[in-house]
Amino acid sequence: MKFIDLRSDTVTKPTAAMRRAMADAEVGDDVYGEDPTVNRLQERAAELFGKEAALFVPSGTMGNQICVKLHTHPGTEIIVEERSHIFNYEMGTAAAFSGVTCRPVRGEDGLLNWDLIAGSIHLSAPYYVTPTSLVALENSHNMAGGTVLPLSVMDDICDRAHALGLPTHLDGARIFNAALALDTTVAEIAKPFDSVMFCLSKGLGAPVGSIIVGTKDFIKKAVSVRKMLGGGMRQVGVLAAAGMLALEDSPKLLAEDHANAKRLAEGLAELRGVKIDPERVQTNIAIFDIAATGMTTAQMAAELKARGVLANGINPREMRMVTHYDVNRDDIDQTLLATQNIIQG
Ligand code: TLP
Repeated sequence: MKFIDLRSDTVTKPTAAMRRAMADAEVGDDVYGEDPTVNRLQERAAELFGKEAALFVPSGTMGNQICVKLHTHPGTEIIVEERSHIFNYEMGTAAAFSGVTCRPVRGEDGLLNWDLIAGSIHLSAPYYVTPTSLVALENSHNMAGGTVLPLSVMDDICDRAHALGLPTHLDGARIFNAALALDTTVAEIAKPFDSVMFCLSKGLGAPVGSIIVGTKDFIKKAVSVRKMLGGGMRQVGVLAAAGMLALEDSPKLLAEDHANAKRLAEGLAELRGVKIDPERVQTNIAIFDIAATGMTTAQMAAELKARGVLANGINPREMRMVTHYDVNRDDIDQTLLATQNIIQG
């Protein structure tokens, strides 16, 4: 059975062009900085993001955690959104590796602003309060439904954090989706942040890899932290070659994923017992509440699977469906039909 796989945009398979580029990649030992394909990818990423330097890392999680480590010191805390990836899905690595705790702040639809953050920031007084060492945002916000923080809000948060001497990091795993939704460039989004992590392996379709960008000095230190985590890779140009195509070619394809997610949300909104506001679906992620159908998300996922559709619950009430280039309009229509059949019996 061929499944329509909406569990995540991480499930995309490398394109034929990526596989060819991987086979032909010129490689060297990247721990010596001698892999020409990796070096080209990093230079191009830095240029596209308007930053001094970039570093190829094996995963988004490692990229985020390298940045957390470099911006903070043990015994401090970082401001994150309550549903953020750093807080919920990185296995407590901020605590285990960097010795910091997370201060979760709830944003409406995952969207933070300075007023929401301000009360949670602690500087040095009184001395017994855990001091803040970093503000980390996520754009687009995965578990809030792919929502997008406007440029003005990111600029404001970063300016005010910087004025207090706090660095800022962006988990931009899906920054190209955010840029499309905001009708801007990734460089504009990245501008106010001290570091940005973005993923090649999600909607952009590369099989493996993420990149962090920042100043030359920051990236130089990041190379050492990556090595501490076992992320020093050798002839990794075979992966960077696919990453290069992801970076150059894939962003143009994202509009279709956004249109498909919108269509999916519109169809879901019409089903009895399903709660979703299609207006809030801005990128490639649709999160919908099925509690009123009387089903749990585990039941819904099992029923969908029996009908050839893969999707996960993110909690007992809410399902997540993520569009990507291996899913087309027909797949969306079939998914809607399957969901309708499950609910309406
Ligand atoms: N997200 C995955 C799961 O881990 C939830 C997914 O299926 O969406 N930041 C954000 C915003 C992410 O969504 C993810 C992965 C990461 C970081 C981590 O990337 P990887 O999986 O490469 O470590």
